[in-house]
Amino acid sequence: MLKITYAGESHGRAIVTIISGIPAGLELTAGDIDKELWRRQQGYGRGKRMNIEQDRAEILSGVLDKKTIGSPIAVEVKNRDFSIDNQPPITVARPGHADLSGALKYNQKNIRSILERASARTTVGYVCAGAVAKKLLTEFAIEIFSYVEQIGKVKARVSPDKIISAKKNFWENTELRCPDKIATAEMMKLIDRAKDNGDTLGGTFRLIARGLCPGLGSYVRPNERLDGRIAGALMAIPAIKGVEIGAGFKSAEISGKNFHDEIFYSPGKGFYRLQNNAGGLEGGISNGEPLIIRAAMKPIPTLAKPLHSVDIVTGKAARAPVLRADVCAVSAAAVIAESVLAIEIAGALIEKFGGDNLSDMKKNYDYYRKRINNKKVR
Ligand code: EPS
Repeated sequence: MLKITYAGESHGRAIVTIISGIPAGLELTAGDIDKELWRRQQGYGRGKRMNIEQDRAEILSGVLDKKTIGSPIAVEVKNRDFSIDNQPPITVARPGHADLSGALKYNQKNIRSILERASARTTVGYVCAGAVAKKLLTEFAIEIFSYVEQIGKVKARVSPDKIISAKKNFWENTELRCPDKIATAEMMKLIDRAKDNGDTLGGTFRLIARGLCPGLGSYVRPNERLDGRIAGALMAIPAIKGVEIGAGFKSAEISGKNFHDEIFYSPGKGFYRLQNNAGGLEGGISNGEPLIIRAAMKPIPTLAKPLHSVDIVTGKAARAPVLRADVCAVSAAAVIAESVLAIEIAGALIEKFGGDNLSDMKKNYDYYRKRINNKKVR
């Protein structure tokens, strides 16, 4: 079973991630993780912390001769801004952040005790685990990618179908990781305007996973449903407020006749569909079509022009504290979401095909693919 433990505070010594359940025999270097950490740090609208940090992974355990050995993989990313011990206390809660509920729950007068852990900085850990999961998925030809679809009210004019069939990820190294150039320019202007107004912005992104075999996840027990696991994990990324699978909320508007993806069969192709409103998941199980997911991120709660709030110690009205923060981090959230999706798919893959060592896992996988591919159910 794939199990991940995350530790670390935003301005503590380091972010530490322990990933257990990865099969032995998987090639893995710190460079594989660094690549993904770098992607998380990009995006127009990020704050000044990203100029300080140059996130680098150090693999502390679980790897020998550049291959996993089946034992827990511990990864450390040092915080260059290690300053947790030298900060003045904060007693005014930011609306939209964990500040108030966290202070009440954990009986803390200094909100720093809350915001240090309830910081998007901790998503460094999600990306470390996600990079390892992605490495496993490439062994099974599963590919995950994402793009920014909307910032504020500016929408990219692209359809997921077009992106799925794109030969090259031409948007990867653009300012916002959005495939629409004209929309990107408008989005950047909007971010500039928000910055000038001391405001922040959210948006939406799409996640796509290609190459999944049918049969990951299960309808047998509710917590085995892959759709539920993916949606739950994505909702657990800080600032994510909505997740849709396939047609998502549009499903409510479409009649059954048009919504459901009719099944076809040919000896060459096996089972196939002509549309994908289900987003690659039926009955909580992958159906072999690409996974298509959309998520919405709220605007970041730390505002340069702060909102009305209350001092939790005195009870008096006060303006929320102005702290260093991003204006818009939707492109980073999409990278983090790729990681989270990779973790969930890798978990389901390990459950189905066994996770002691890669060679056994691949044999089990090949047998299964052979059984289901290009054959009618016997
Ligand atoms: C972040 C690090 C944080 C924030 C941001 C994301 O660093 P600092 O608080 O030192 O500026 O910039 O975190 C939040 C938006 C949040 O709500 O905590 C990072 O590494 O991504």
